[in-house]
Amino acid sequence: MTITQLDAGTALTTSTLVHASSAGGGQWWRSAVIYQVYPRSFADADGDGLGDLRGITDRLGHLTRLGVDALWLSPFYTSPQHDAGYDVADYRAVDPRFGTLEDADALLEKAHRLGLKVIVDLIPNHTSSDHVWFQQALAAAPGSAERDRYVFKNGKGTDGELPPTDWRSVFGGPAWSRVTEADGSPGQWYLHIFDVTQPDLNWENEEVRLELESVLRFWLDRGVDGFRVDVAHGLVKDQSFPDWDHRTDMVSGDDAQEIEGEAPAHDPGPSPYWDQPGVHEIYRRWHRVLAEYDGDRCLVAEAWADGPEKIAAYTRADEMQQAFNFDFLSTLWQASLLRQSITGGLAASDAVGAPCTWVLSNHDVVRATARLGLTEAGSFPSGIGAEDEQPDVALGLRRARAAALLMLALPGSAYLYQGEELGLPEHTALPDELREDPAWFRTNHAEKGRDGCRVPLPWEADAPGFGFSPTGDTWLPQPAEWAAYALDAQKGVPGSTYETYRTALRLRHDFRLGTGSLAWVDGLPDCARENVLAFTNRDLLVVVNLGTQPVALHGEVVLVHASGPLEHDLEGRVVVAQDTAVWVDLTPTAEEPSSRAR
Ligand code: ISL
Repeated sequence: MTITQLDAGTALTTSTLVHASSAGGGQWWRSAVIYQVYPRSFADADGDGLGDLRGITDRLGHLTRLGVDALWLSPFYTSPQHDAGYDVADYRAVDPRFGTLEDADALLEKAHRLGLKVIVDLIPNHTSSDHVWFQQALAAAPGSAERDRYVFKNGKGTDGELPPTDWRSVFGGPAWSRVTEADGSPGQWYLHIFDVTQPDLNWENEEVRLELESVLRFWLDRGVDGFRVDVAHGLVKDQSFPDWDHRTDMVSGDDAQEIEGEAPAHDPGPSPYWDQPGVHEIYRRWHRVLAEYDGDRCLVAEAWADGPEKIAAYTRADEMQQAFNFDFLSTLWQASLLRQSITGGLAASDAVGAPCTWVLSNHDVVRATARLGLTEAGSFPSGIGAEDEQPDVALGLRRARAAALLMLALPGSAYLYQGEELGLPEHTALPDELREDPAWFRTNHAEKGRDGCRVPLPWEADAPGFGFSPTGDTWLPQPAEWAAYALDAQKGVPGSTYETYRTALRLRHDFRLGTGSLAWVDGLPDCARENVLAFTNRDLLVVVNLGTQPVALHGEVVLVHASGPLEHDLEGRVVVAQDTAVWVDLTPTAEEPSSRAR
């Protein structure tokens, strides 16, 4: 077998600096690791099988022990749960399924006491159709102030029987539904870019703007440290309402797979409702709202905009603080593509003075452990079912751990999705009758949807429901083999995924990687250039081997972390196997000053 040789000393003499170390204004969100809690699946205190706020509060110690800086809570507001709470009926109330406002206050209080910041989800693009505003709009006449809070329009055709445009819902099917007027006649149409139960708000209406600003203040007054802004790129619509029959893929922003009976893919031109320039004015106003509060509050954009520059535009100095780098999340598992994405992401965020915000998994995408175990590693299916290609679980986990050590060594902020620290696989064999994702229904079952990444967490290998709830009930079933992934099966076990994340977070903190620098190591031998990522961040050298050939590290190598088992060659050198990442300490010792580049 050929082994690529990498001299950890000399290789560093030539490097390309792509991001200089900077603490910016020193705000916590510039370098924080933020853990996404998906309330219905984190921990259930009351035993009904659905997670709740008390369950989260009880388990906050998990987050401090893991070593994250903050948590982001997916929605827990009053909602009919047609889209797992992303259909909000009351922005200022807690859904009884999740608890009470007092429970939310207690969670915030305990998190702050433990030194954790708390970000909550804000869903400004649409409300639930149960929201009082929408109910009022349905009862009111066309042209009324009540209707003007949403996007109501007359239909086309002789009797208004055709939708105002050909727009298509992200979840499949048309984006317009027709209402019945108070006198029983067929009436106007309202826009819902997502489910029929998620009417889009009209952001041309100042009352809408003021109301959502008031919602921001409501939660800021309760002490939250920031907001994750749902569909941040979608609020403003082109007011000429041109046709655009393109369906956007929910998880990549690209062309959706074709669904039977829906329009074929073609180049649709610019979208009339994604990433309109007008959205930025909204975030400039929100920036000023946050600035009224002391401390460093933060807005993070969920904006599936086209490329790193467009994403970074949401983080200009007077707008939001962070925007998820979805370009990185959607990059295939190939060294050259990842290098390009990382360089591009850092350059774009540096240009606006913002941190790059890295993420590999969330509640909308197939888990990284599964994506990276597919034949096309890192590709994006819209859910995986039993009859689809099954990921190679061991390979996917191995790569996901390497990807985590890659991500957590990058300068900027990083988000972890609950269960990622356990190496949880996607549930790829959920019975169809248990699926809840509206995408499953609206695509006539063409897309499995997102339930497979939303299964309740396993805490204890031997407890009913793996300790998720005291009764053992879980709203989605957990595969039996998840016992091996339970927290208590991994705690204190050297080399477990949990301990690997924990060590990575500790070292990330000790080496101050979040506010560090990034220089690509140029001195790689030709044979490694295609398949090896190597960079330094402050005093850390990171080597990720994505190729089939092992890489042997020469020179003085002070290895501080690895994503998987390592081998040694005959000369005792560390050998980095395929799909493995290592962290090497380059700190010069006092006795032996080093000239290594940093
Ligand atoms: O618009 C997209 C691509 O350009 C989508 O990826 C879209 O941004 C994404 O589906 C939005 O997701 C968020 O809003 C949805 C909700 O179902 C998701 O869970 C949430 O993360 C509707 O509120």
